[in-house]
Amino acid sequence: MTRPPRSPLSLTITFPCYNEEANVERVTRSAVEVGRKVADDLEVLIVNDGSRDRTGEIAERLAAEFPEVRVVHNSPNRGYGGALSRGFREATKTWVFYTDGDGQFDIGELPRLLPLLERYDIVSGYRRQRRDPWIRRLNAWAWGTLVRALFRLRIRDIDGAFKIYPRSLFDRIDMKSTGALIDTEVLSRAQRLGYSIGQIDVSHYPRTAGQQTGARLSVIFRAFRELLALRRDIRAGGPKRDGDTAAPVRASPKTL
Ligand SMILES: Nc1nc2c(ncn2[C@@H]2O[C@H](COP(=O)(O)OP(=O)(O)OP(=O)(O)O)[C@@H](O)[C@H]2O)c(=O)[nH]1
Ligand SMILES: [Mg+2]
Repeated sequence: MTRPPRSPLSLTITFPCYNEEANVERVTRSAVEVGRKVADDLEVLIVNDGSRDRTGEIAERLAAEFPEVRVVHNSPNRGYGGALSRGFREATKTWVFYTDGDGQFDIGELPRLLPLLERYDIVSGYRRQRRDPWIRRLNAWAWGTLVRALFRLRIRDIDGAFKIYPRSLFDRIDMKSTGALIDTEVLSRAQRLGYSIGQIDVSHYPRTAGQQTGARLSVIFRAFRELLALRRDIRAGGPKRDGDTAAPVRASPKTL
């Protein structure tokens, strides 16, 4: 299949922030700096997920400083999946890159993903070495094994927050997960529609500021509940949107 050239690039960089007052500025500045280098048409979209600290205020200040930066606020907090899917739906550019708002990934590695868009519809970064406490890594391994088996996903790091999607995908799929299952939901629905997924290793860093919340019991229970619901949904044929065809809609050479 002939792939379109990589330039010019129309790109939204989005990240969810829940009580990330200590991280949102650093991540936004990095997104603007890297985004300006790689994209001709750039949007940086901060999703403030009902933070109770100064995240929203800092994000608004950054939106006033940079013309590319936009902020949307979920009120109240909707959870990781609710925040991520809001960013996906609100993105206005042709490609959507997302990462975490806590700075555990280096947006400087985004350019390494772009060449893979010539061969794949989606590019997914996997953490070379996950820099989280061992219990988190053990949980993640067990969870990943279960999810990969249930949804037949051949993805090394389903929840690695460093992926590029075509924006048009989000008009074609439902996103119901409000919790950690959102990555599995998007990838499995995309795979079902025939999107190909390229993978590349990326770095991961320990959280240096802000509160760790990813291992809360409530987060884990919600993920299991949503896992069963998604499994039922996909088994039942899942909601495909009208006009869907088996193949993804390709980006036009002008807009990639
Ligand atoms: N946990 C959590 N994160 C949210 C929520 N809404 C948005 N986020 C953001 O989602 C990103 C990922 O959440 P993290 O808590 O960093 O999850 P994680 O990296 O798996 O785990 P830790 O960093 O170890 O807590 C961060 O940028 C959060 O600010 C939410 O309701 N809960
Ligand atoms: Mg984190």
